[in-house]
Amino acid sequence: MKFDDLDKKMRVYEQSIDQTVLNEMYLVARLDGRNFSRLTKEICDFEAPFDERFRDMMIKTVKVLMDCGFRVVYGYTESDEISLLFHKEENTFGRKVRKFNSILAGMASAVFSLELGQPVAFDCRLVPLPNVELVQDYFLWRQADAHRNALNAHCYWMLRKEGKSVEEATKMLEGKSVSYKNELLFSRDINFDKLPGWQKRGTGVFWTEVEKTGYNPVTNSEEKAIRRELKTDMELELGEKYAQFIKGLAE
Ligand SMILES: Nc1nc2c(ncn2[C@@H]2O[C@H](COP(=O)(O)OP(=O)(O)OP(=O)(O)O)[C@@H](O)[C@H]2O)c(=O)[nH]1
Ligand SMILES: [Mg+2]
Repeated sequence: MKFDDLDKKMRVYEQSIDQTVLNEMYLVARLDGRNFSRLTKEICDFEAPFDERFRDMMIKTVKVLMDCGFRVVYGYTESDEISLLFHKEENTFGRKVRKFNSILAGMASAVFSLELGQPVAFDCRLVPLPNVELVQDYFLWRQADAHRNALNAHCYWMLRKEGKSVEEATKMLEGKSVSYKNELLFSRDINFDKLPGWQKRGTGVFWTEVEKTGYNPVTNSEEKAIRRELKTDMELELGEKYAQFIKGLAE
């Protein structure tokens, strides 16, 4: 068979499960570390429930993802996950799902592995959202997840550090309400409300414009220029204020 004929015949199979995200959709990608429970508990010596070194590796990964060729307007991380909100008109790779998923997962895995010094993997999924209200809800949802995880993790690790086994600590928290868990921490002098914002709400990363003074060798003078820089927010707003902040970035 001639190459052209073979090429045409095989392309049909190669492209048979290709998908693209519709142009009118807002687009979010969520990446999640694979087997990070084992990594954080057994393989590495990370502090539990929260470790600033782990947090900073996640933030570094977010920053590289936001500047690796896609137009990402907002990055968010909590626990071992990352959410990226793309520019409304992002059209890189014709919005092909496989390109986004493979490149973002590959890049996140590479950056985090280099930071950690051993190989890890992230998965990636795309979440197309039809309107800005759902984009707001998406980020409120991940923030609520961070809050719930933080409360559970603080209770669990407090009990473990008191000498309870995995089973005992898990059982003691099973089916318990938010107020019970708050009280439990309070009874050991831990005020959940006073814990660092990044643990309860996650961390946001977004672009800002800053004025920089640089030397221009052609004119032999100092010149001011506007540069884009990534800013990290570890004290994110809550509720309606956070929703408005997301809206401002999405539109
Ligand atoms: N010690 C410690 N663990 C952390 C920290 N941040 C996240 N983790 C752990 O990372 C894990 C993330 O949870 P999951 O993504 O649900 O679990 P996973 O093992 O990665 O499972 P898959 O994502 O399905 O592969 C949890 O076990 C968290 O306790 C941290 O700062 N310190
Ligand atoms: Mg994970």
